[in-house]
Amino acid sequence: MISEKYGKVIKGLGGLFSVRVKEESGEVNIYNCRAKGSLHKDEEKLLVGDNVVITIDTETPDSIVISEISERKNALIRPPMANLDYLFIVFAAKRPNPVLEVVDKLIAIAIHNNITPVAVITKQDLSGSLAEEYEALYRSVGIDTFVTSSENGEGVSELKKYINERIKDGVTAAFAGASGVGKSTLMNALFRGLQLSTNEISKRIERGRHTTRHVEIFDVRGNEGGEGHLADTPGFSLVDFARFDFFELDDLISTFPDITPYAKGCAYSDCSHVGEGAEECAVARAAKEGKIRESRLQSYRSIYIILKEKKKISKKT
Ligand SMILES: Nc1nc2c(ncn2[C@@H]2O[C@H](COP(=O)(O)OP(=O)(O)OP(=O)(O)O)[C@@H](O)[C@H]2O)c(=O)[nH]1
Ligand SMILES: [Mg+2]
Ligand SMILES: [Zn+2]
Repeated sequence: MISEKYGKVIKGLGGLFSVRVKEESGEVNIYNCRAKGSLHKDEEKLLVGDNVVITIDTETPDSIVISEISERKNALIRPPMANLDYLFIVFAAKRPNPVLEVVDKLIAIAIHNNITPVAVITKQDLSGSLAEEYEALYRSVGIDTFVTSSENGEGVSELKKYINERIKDGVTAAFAGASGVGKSTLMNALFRGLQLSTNEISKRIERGRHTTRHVEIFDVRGNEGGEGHLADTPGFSLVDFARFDFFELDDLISTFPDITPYAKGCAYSDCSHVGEGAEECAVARAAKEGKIRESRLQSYRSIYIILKEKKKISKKT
């Protein structure tokens, strides 16, 4: 007999996928399977977070295959996941120092893909003042922001409360950010019993590798509602960010909620708002008056240049 079940890909390694299935009894089972032959060409494209149909032949129970992929809400290259609802953008107060342009890129990508971005600052114990500075910066952008330390427990219960309230009933979320910022350590602090492996930064440089090597979704469960899905993901290095989830230049302005209102009020009809000294540009004026943070405008400008270059190239070809 052939039976079909509906589930979610929670891990994928070398063509072998783990699919989480909530059985009719309410019990959760994990099935390890490959993609069906006809899906083979898509095998590479199967992502953690994909909702799939698996087909089980009861005669040969070993041959469980993924036979269908449901339509996606969204899909990212970095982190490589599908159907995200929340993206926790994790960066350290220091060690490593954050690259705000990367943080801002991730925020823009999340917003563009209808994913709620959340800023999570780690290692508050290393510099409380820097942590506060970044907190104020991202609060001013209008993004939910948390300051945490897995070392002294600062902010961990607040973040856990937020996760319990939001990441439930099938909602999917991921921790993403540079390598070594403490994503796995924080997941362990939030959810006792997870025991993800973590590593000192000095050791990882010696060995030249990242600690978390694959995306994996874990069930999280608050006091009420059904399980939510939360993924730990491999940290990226800055070089990785060359391959990026670009979008169209015209969509850029709507991914910067702190700049959008001023752009709308700009007197120039087709202003790009990137001119340094343009007196009449409402964005430049707001920045001068301190209403837009300098680092944010810098990120906007630099993404603008990247997307404009891409547009030029695609027009040529
Ligand atoms: N002082 C301090 N160190 C921390 C904190 N959180 C994590 N660390 C340390 O930072 C290092 C990196 O932590 P990981 O959790 O492995 O970092 P990661 O973001 O998961 O890294 P990748 O898996 O490579 O992406 C470890 O040595 C942790 O002990 C913190 O809040 N304070
Ligand atoms: Mg990790
Ligand atoms: Zn302008």
